[in-house]
Amino acid sequence: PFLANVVRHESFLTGDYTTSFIDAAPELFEFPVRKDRGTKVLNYLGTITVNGFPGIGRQSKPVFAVPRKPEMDLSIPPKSGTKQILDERGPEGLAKWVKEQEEVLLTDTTFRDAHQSLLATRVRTSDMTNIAAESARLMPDLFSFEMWGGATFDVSYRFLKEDPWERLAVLRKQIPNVLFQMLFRGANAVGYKNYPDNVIREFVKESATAGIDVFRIFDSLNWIKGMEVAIDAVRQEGKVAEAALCYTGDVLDPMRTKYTIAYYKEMAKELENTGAHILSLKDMAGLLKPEAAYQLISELKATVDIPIHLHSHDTSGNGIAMYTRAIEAGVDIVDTALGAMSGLTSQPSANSLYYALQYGDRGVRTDVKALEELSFYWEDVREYYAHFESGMISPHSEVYVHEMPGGQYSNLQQQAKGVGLGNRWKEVKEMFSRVNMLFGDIVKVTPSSKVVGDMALFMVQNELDEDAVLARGNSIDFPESVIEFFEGYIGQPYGGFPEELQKVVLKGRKPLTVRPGELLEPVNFNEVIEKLDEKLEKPATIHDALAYSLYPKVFEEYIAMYKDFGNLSVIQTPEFLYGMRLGEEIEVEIEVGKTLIIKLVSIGEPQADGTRVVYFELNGQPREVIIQDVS
Ligand code: 3PY
Ligand code: ZN
Repeated sequence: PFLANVVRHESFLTGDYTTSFIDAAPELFEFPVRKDRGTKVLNYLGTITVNGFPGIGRQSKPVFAVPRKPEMDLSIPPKSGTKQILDERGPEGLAKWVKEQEEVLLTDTTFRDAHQSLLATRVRTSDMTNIAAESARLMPDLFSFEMWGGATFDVSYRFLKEDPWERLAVLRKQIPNVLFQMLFRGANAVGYKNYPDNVIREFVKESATAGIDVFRIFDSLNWIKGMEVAIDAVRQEGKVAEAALCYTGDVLDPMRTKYTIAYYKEMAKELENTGAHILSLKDMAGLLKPEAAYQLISELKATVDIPIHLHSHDTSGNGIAMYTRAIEAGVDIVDTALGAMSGLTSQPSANSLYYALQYGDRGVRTDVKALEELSFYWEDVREYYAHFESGMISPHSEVYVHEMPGGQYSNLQQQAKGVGLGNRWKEVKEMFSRVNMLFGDIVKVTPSSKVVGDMALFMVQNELDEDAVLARGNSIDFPESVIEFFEGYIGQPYGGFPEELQKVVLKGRKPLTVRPGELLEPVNFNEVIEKLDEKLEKPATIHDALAYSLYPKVFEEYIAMYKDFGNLSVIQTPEFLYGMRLGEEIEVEIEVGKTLIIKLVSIGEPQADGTRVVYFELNGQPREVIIQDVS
């Protein structure tokens, strides 16, 4: 089976969603013959029980508490909310409504950025759908749920082996009253490189149809050209185009003269003119300090007529102080997470923000008791994913120096360990900020942040400093992402590329100065669907075709896993990550009304060929599966 192949593979690396290891190892796709659904589930459970889950390894399964859920009558429909306002009044009407609200509104990021930043994006759909109906009823006053986009799309297929479109569809049914928001990387969609324009348009169209209402669109270099196609596509769907200014540096630092308040004001005006319904100030690393927030938001409020939505990360520990000042300056919406999923590299806590502003001039529109109840659920669910925690246990004010985005910190740390630089992590962080300056002080967010990270690792590993890179660059093989960046394949940085370094990296090749999407051949989705029909056991959909167009290898690998193990999203997280204990009995609902009762009876001794027989009872009948022991 696939997992067995992965964990057995000699170059197995874990934890990093940007790893290309699986792409480079086709032998991982050699699988045994097809089986019925029950056997597929047993195969998966047997594999994980014997070999452990990639990135966790073989562990004795912890005893988890049943997550605490608020008790409520779910037959009473949820109160209508922002979703109905959008549906009735359109995006302009919604924007007007937002501006009229006196209290500050919240976006809850628990379903997306919070776990992307704290738990390597690993939270599975079943843990969301298990609390969705309650969330709809207990947080009807939210501006939106951010529940898709960024890394969640890729990681769903790559590591969780589940369909992100299904997550969207199921949550949409359970939460009919609040807007759904996604993070969209402009011309990079939800991937790491530029895609043809028709992929961007098709992705937006299908996401809008499937239930996304608000698209937060950014460009990883703040290059507005890289955002235009997406903004236009969202407007065409009648959905909300929320265009982002990515915040970097420090607008109040007299030594940092590149990204000033004037720079952001000009960009904000341009985005408004390009058709943004809402302006987002996207502080992806948590660099915006309280006083800077006050001044910047005040100036932006005076510059644009559209509402302003602030996104930040609490890495420094200053998140609530910063939001408080931004709210005084009139920001309309802020991003928060439920208490148990907040803080550190995640968003500031909604619960804490409520209390910080209680009895003041401008409060938060929310029911704090409801937030506390939902938070208990997440406190319990977070335990499942303990192995994916970053290890950061206290605020890191050094983020103001290295400027690494919330989601990148643990990833780059893993990457550093992977190339043997685990004990030189401090140097890597320092190098990250030096590379930023070498590159001309750029915006750092996926995918530009990955370029800076790759170069920092490369320089530390090869004992290079800035002078050596320039002097000896002609004989240096730079990382692929660095070459693509200087070729213009992720767009144009503000102020242009540093010319001397660009020449050294490109070694005579000519860089692009136009949008890569204009030059890339459009994808023929009908052809892709036909091709996938052959690979899948069921007719391929446009959703499959889009996923394949974004990441062909990852999607093929997902199909192979699906054939081998079936729909893994039906397995609950404790079993998905840890398998089963001897004698344990579990229920797996493979479809509505069809439940398998599975008991693990015993595990045989290893055979000469390295396999073990795993003995189960399936609905009371003895069943056995043969698993290759690679532990
Ligand atoms: C992403 O692109 O995934 C981000 O969260 C950027 O902040
Ligand atoms: Zn973020």
